[in-house]
Amino acid sequence: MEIPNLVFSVWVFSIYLCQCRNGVEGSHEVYRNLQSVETPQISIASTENRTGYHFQAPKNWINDPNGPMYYNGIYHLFYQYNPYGATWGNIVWAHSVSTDLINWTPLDLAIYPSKPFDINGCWSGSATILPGNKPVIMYTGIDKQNQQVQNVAFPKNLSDPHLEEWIKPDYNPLMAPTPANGINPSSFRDPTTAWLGPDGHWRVLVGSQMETRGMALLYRSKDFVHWVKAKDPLHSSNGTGMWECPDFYPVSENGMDGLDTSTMGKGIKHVLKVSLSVNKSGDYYTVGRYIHEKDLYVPDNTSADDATGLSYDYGRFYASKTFFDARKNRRVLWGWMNELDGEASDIAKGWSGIQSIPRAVWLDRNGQQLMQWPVEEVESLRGKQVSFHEQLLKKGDLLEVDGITASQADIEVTFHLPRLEEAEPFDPTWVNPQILCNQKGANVNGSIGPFGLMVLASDGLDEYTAVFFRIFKGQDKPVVLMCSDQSRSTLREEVDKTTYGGFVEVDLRYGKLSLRNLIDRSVVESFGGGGRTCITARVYPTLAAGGKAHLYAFNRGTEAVRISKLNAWSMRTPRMN
Ligand code: DQQ
Repeated sequence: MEIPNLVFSVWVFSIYLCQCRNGVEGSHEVYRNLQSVETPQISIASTENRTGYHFQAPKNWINDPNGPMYYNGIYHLFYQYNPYGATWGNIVWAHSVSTDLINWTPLDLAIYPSKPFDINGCWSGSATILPGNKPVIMYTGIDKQNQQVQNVAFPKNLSDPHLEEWIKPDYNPLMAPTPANGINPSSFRDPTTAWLGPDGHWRVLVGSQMETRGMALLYRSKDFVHWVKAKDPLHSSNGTGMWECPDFYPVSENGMDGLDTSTMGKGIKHVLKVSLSVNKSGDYYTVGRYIHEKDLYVPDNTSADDATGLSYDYGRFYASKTFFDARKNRRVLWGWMNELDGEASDIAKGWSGIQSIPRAVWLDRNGQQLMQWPVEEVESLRGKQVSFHEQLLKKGDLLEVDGITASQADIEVTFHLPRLEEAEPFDPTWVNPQILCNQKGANVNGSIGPFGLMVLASDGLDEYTAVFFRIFKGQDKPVVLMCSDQSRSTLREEVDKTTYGGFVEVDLRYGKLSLRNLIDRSVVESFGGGGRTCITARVYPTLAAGGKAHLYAFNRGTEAVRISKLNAWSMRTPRMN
């Protein structure tokens, strides 16, 4: 993974000359003095908080997933990477390949600063498969004036099954900020996968902002070389700030199958996702209609079009990107999960950042939100299993799920609920589920709930992360709150222990509510209501690390709930880079 020496020296020198990023902004803290601090020679793999089956690099900093694609039998994942340290900086595209989305082989760096149009960094972007089965990557380069511009790169050798080497044509950049187009050179980045319109022209979106209005700028091209900016953005929303890593794709109104990004027509809605870092950072999306004759996207008015709306994940999940997996006819989502234990700890451990378990995404039958579920391949890692059936959980009960590796596990549980008449009344002013989860944490007794799982728990419960539900009586239907409470997740003071929450739009007619948890040492990915609401937590247990972790089901509501079934598996470690 070596960048050629000469290129690297020129690049370091140019960064040295700049001293500051001259208005180039991303959503990461920049510790200029730390971004090339060498990783210490410790046994990284042995650190107890390092994940076992999530995607990560052998060492150093990683952030956004880039250009995921399925090509000729191989899955490719590129990602933002700092080859020289465990904090953000020196950003290049690292590259790994897989045949099953679970076992990954690292390759040489795919795209790194080497030309005037990307000499100060190779930032996020996407892959598109052009007619004739030719992949192309479009990415943001930070050019020699520190402006954000959009470039393409092509595989050097299409008969190399790994597509290891990428060539950047000299006609780059394809899109650049100019005084005429009025684009802010530090808010112009992260091109999407392109789609082909019925008129034979390609379209691509680039994230941007004008004052506080976030927007997805639209560009069109006949030949993927000459791109013209459309007069109007595909969509914009006031007060949302910079739209990072936009993603725009069709979803079927009739089932779980994914669609190629250029699919249009009847029975299809579209999803527009943007990553927002103002206020509560996260990946927010709307479901709506793409009016392709006008190249406009109109969100349905069933959810808010800002950071109070629907999110892929109400915990740590950012800069995500989907791709169409033609092998299994599904759309697959990847998201970056950052560390929360501080940059000093990142440097000490020598790594920072992981990617989520890839998730299949599809439109819920109600047409108003997405469903997400870990790709089925993750089940190939399941080892030893324990199960419970028809187990009553009365107020105060704590049921240990013993016999599996509780620090690296997959758990699926279905709860049977008591009569919903007993639920606490829901106050309609409770619009923010995160605040509600903060007020009504795992230790605040209720009537139906809190009940759920305590994961990565220590003997004596000095440390645990509680993922739970609480049910309220709403005006015309029950309200389901899902929380991930990290307040007791570690004894380490410096760790961010924010509690997360989301409402779950689930039909409780049959009195059932499900929860799935992927636990992996320092990450807990939770899927509530069959994948309607997802919450990811990063946690750093000390007493409950590794072999000392326990797993419990609990109920702290006055009403008993029944576990109809619970299956838990130890998870094996795949080949990970
Ligand atoms: N990360 C990249 C940018 C993007 C941001 C830089 C989002 O392209 O906007 O590493 O995390």
